[in-house]
Amino acid sequence: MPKNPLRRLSVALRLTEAYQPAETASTPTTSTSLSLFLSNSKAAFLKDVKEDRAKAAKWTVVMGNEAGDLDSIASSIAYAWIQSEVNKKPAVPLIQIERADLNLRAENLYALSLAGLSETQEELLTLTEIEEFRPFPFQKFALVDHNHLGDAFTLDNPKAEVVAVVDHHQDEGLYQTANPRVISPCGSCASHVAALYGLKPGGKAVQTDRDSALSIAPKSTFSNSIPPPSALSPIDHPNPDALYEVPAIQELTKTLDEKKADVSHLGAMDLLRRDYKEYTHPLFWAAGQPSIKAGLSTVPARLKAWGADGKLEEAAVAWMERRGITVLGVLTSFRDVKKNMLGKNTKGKHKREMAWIILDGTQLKQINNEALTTKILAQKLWKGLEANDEIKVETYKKFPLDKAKKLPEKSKWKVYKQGNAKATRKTIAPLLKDILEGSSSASTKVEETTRAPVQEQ
Ligand SMILES: [Mn+2]
Repeated sequence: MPKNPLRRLSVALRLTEAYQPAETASTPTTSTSLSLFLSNSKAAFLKDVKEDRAKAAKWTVVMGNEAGDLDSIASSIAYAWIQSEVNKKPAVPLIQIERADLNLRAENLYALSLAGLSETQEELLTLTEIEEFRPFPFQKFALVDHNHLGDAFTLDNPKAEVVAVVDHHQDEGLYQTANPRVISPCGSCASHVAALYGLKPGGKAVQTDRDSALSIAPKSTFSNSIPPPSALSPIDHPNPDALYEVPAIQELTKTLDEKKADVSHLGAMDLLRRDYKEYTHPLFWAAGQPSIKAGLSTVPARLKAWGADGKLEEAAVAWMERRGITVLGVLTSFRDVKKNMLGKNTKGKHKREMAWIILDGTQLKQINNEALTTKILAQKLWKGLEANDEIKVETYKKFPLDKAKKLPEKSKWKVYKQGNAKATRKTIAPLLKDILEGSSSASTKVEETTRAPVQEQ
């Protein structure tokens, strides 16, 4: 590897320029080299895919997870850039969402505009542009921000191979020959990507995030707004949280958080698909061991604000039938707003709710197994969730889903308040897997496997 990949990355990103306020940065008049890198690699990749299968096979397709959050997008772009420009291997980032869904995350659009991408994000390769090529004519995959290649990419694609994994989710133990294969907890997958390429990796997981941020910040668009690295964290007095206190960084964090939290323009259906992950679970306890699909939607707003009066049920049924899933968990995360003594709104406690729906829908009818009913699935799921002492659920009786009569007759549902507001989808997904796949009460087994000390990114 060349000596100073990050210096070259910073040059490519024009990171030596002074930080521009958002208004100017969001309407760039010239393409940055990041924007050029992305459009060039996208065009070259699509040309090979259309014209020359042998050439297409040489590309490494770098993907973040299907929720398409900022961590996934940043990690896939950065990893593809380093593979291509530093290691000189053809690589293209593929954003695992449809083009129309890019608009669902305002914070992503803002960050991409800061990085000099066009208003239309046409530089990015999304699922929409490769839709017509099935089976997929490319075989090498680098996974960032997840560690399990999606079924769609291996379907009728026997040579599909995962060549690299960089992630901070629970390790599913796959792709042992991938190189690099870095899977360990830390706040952002992007820190792992940064640490891989020339930054000193920290001993502890969380340290990786801090070290990476400290090393990258002086090379970023914020270089002119923050003190020099030696002042931020002198060797004799290292301050791991120094960056956190820098006003420009606080300002950016606040803006990104506000844009992320403001989902008031999105309807129930948008909210369900905006931050969505899907899983296939073989039911080892059921005769014939059929598989069912489950989905988990993370929604940054309380149920009452967007899902009342049958809106949640209506959108959920439509989404579940469209995806062919049987179980949907809607995981909300929000803050109470409270009036203070001066009558002003202040931020209250961080809370989470969960709404679960087991659909008597197409998938169950196709499986057509007498022993596999929504009733049995519901018993298993409620019991498993309620027995788990990490998430600490409590039934939320004031949000009944049967009132509006929008669910098919034999469907089951339950809404909980989550006692432990720190447990994210990183905790819920492995718990759901254990409950659905396991033969008996999952609560004891789950204890060891779902401790997730980091926040979801
Ligand atoms: Mn992440």
